[in-house]
Amino acid sequence: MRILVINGPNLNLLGLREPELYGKRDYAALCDYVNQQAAELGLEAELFQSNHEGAIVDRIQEAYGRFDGIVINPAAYTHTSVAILDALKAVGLPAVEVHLTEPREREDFRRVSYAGLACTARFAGQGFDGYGQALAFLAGYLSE
Ligand code: CA2
Repeated sequence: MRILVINGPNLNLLGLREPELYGKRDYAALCDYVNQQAAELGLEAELFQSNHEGAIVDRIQEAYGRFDGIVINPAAYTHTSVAILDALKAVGLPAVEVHLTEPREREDFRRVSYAGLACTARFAGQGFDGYGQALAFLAGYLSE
C-alpha cells in the first residue's frame, strides 16, 4: 500500500528553531523515521513538504489513483486552508491528520482544523511518534 506523507510550511526548518516546541531532530530525520516506520508496517511512503498552499493542493489532487492513503501535517494551513480541506474531500482517500505539538493546547487560533474535517483520525502532541501512529492506523484501516 502506498501512502503519501505531506508536511506543510516551515516544517523543513525542524531542528533549526524552536526546539522546545518541535524537538531537536531535523526534517531529514523525520523523513528517515517515516520511511523506517512505513517499511516495518509493509507500507511504501512518499514524502512531500511545501511552504505553498497551492503546491499542497496540487499534490493531493495528483495522489488520486496513485496512493491508497494520505498522512498530512498541514502546519499553519491546518487553521486557515479551506482549499486543502476541499482537495482532501475531492480525492476521497483515507487521510490522517498529524501534529508534532497539540495545537488545541496552544493559542486559540490553532483550535480550528479545516483539514481535520476530511480526516478519519488525528494524532497530535507526540512528536515524530504521531507519524508512526498515523501510518499504523492507515495500515489497519486499509486492510479492513
Ligand atoms: O504541531 C504541529 O505539527 C503544527 O502543525 C506545527 C505548525 C503549527 O502552525 C501548527 O499549529 C501545529 C508550525 C510548523 C512550524 O515548524 C517549525 C519548525 C521548526 C522551527 C520553526 C517552525
